[in-house]
Amino acid sequence: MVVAPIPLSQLDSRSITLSHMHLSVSRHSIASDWMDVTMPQTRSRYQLPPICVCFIVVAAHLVGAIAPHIEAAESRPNVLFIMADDLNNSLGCYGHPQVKSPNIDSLANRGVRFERSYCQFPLCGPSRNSMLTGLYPNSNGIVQNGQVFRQTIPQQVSLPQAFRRAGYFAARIGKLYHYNVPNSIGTNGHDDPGSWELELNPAGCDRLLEQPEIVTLSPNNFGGTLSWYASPRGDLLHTDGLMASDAEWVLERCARDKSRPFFLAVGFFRPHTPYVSPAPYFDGYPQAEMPLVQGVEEDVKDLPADALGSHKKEHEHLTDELRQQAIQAYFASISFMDAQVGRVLNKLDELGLAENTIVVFTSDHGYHLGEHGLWQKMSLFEQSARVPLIIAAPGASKSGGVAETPVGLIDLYPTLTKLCGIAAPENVQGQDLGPILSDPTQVGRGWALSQVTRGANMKRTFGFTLRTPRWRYTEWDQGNRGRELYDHENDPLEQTNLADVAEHADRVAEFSKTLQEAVANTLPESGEIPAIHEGVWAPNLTDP
Ligand SMILES: [Ca+2]
Ligand SMILES: [Ca+2]
Repeated sequence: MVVAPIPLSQLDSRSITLSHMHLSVSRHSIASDWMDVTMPQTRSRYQLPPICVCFIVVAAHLVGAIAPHIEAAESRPNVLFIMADDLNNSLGCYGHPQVKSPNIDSLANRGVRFERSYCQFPLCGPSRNSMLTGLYPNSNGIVQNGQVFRQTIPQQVSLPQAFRRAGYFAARIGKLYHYNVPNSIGTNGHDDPGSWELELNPAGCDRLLEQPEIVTLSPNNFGGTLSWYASPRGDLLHTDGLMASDAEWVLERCARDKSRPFFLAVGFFRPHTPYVSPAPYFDGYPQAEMPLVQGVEEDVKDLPADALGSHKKEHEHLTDELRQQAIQAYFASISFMDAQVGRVLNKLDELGLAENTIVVFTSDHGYHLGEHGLWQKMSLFEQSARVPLIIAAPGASKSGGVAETPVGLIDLYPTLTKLCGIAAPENVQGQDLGPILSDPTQVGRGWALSQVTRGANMKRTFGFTLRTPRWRYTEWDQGNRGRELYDHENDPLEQTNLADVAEHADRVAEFSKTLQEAVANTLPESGEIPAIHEGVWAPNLTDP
């Protein structure tokens, strides 16, 4: 169905308010005195594209039309969905000995911390599309960046869209779907407009001013390579700082008008490269004390080539000094992001919204800092597949609870909809974590599945990995390109591949069967991974 733009004369007051809210994007960028620098190209990003105005207006109109039929807001909880980008489990509450993350730690004390949570694909776009559609990448067809599920399964109702359709006010600040970081900061990135009623895309000094100062392993490349900078500018001028300010601003308005519950998604950009954060955050991490991985040469001897397929040539030029600089900057970015999370959570408390708001904190995938000689993402090792996950659901989660059972980001869709009494599409593939939230000893599904690609186009193959409480079992191209088995009870760093050890042969055979059954269940009814239809990228604003 083609949705025509609504004439300005027919806009209701809600639409006007939303248009005004969108202008807040330029409020940050133009009013600040440090923006006196002439940057015509970047500044033009703040002109809201006409098509975007159309989406907002149509969205507001449709939500306005259904709003009178929904129950009163007070009876349903709000959702504050906070994400970090490329954050592994280097957090105080996950036992990291050096990283300071007091705000995320304090959220963990209020809710349940999932000790073994895994992304379904260790790359921004596929992971986020999976989480937000409630489908494994094999069912939504998104296995690379720069694509959105509207190009494959346009009728799927996204997680925030399900909330919108139930009458919630759904807003996005920053990165929820994929963005090309840092170049797309300040734009909608590869967003799905049908998911939100309001989108705010601030861009700070890290994006607009400081790129020439950034140290990078690959000239003029800041996002896909290791890059860092200790900024002399304060929190409030950085993109993530502006995002926290925007979140405070939205929450203030939500607190004033409680006629509808809200689903506010805040997607911070740090600690994604470039690791830019205010200089004082670097001080907490003396360079010489940054941990260096040892014994890589010996470790990689028992690995199939695909296990190391994410290795980049440029990382071979890293010296220990550069490694420690990169890790220092990564940790500083985490503490900076944590401080912004704290601002948002404090505002929620201050406004009296915390008691009726479910708070989720997670990341789209983990991150290597030299383990097995790898950096960044796209591996199926623990550091790349594992993500932090904290859910604080007032009245529904055990405060300070720790769940040991493996879970996945795929589980967030059915969990959040169930907690809020909203219908989820029948095809969502995750489990409801509700029982684990109230009793963290519950086992649930008991395993998590992640996948990644190797090669491209006709030569593309998949690797799949299954994580149980004790074991990780991985198959590359159904075992044709190698297998790995790790015993986390004795080998938490996945140093010893047991897949070819005779005494584990029965275990490997059993895991292989379980893995292949699990993989078969990730496919849609057709049995085929949905194909990309170029150009199909329209919001689903009406009932299918
Ligand atoms: Ca990411
Ligand atoms: Ca090894």
